[in-house]
Amino acid sequence: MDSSQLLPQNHGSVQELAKELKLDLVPQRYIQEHLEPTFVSNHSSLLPSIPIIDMNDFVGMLESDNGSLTKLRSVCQEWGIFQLVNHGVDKSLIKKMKEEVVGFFNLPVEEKLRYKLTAGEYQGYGQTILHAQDQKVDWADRFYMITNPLHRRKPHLLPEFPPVLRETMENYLLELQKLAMHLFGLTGSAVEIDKQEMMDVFDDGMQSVRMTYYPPCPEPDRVIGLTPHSDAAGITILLQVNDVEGLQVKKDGVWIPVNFLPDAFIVNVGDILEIMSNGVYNSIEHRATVNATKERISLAMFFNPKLEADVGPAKSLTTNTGEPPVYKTLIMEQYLKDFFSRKLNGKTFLERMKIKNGH
Ligand SMILES: O=C(O)CCC(=O)C(=O)O
Repeated sequence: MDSSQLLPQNHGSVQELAKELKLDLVPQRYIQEHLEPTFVSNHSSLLPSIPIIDMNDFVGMLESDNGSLTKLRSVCQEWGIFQLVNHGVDKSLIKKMKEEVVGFFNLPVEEKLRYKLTAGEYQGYGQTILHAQDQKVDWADRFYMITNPLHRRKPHLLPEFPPVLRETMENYLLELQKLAMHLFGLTGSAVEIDKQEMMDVFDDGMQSVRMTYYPPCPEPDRVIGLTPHSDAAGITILLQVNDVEGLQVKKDGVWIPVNFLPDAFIVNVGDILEIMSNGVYNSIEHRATVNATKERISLAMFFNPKLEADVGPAKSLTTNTGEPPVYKTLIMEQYLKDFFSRKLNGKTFLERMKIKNGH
């Protein structure tokens, strides 16, 4: 049987397709013709590992003793991603959150389809939105939704979740919000952005969540779980839900696998924090590969400025350092509109925001 005939029965869910597929060929719409090899060589132990930031290093930190901030600055500058340990989020809450996310993807497909993405929407359960018949599709099912501000929540998504998943996610969101605000304070201070400016921009900001399910794939080297991109966010806090690796980051032109430390979060700088730092920080390019035999699940939380805030080089930074802004300034709400209506005209957000030749 031509494997593309499987598509109508699986409601567009890659998870369902993968169950039916067994050893059949992967449909062409998932096959990436020009994929940079996803394979990690036997010499991967020679590759650098992503740095570790220990939250305990900032406890009781004195203004005069800024060694930990200097380290944070150089990690965000050189890498734009780190493993965060001793982050203080309750282990039992994280365990529960992981179980609930696994439980969500194990629901019968009909249940998950209650949250299905509809045409023209970007929030809900389903695949990358198709804009062209021949568009390649990532080997993953996703669930993306805005969780803050509360009035931007879609009533048929989080409010309609199974009660335990909803409650666990609400608790998890609250904990991660606190952590994110702490991280914004620290990453801001490390580049001389006043703490108050970071709070004004990010407190009660726009927040969103993405749960992703990457099914096993019989041709893992010919598909991609998540297309290479940098995050449009301020910061992203990522939880690997089921201990299967797949995240890779591009550093100095080389894809480097991320080996998650137990109990750590992966934190990455997004485009907005790169812009606020006036280009000091690096919004790192990353992608997710898939596994031949194992499913992989992740949970990403994206923390952004409030909708009415200016997104641009932080004013206190340009004043404190005397550096001219290298990025333009835009209101967050406008940026979101452009981003989701795809008005970036083929450019990345960073390319669009860059000031060329001082203009
Ligand atoms: O699944 C992962 O490890 C990466 C997820 C991610 O980067 C995203 O959802 O934007």
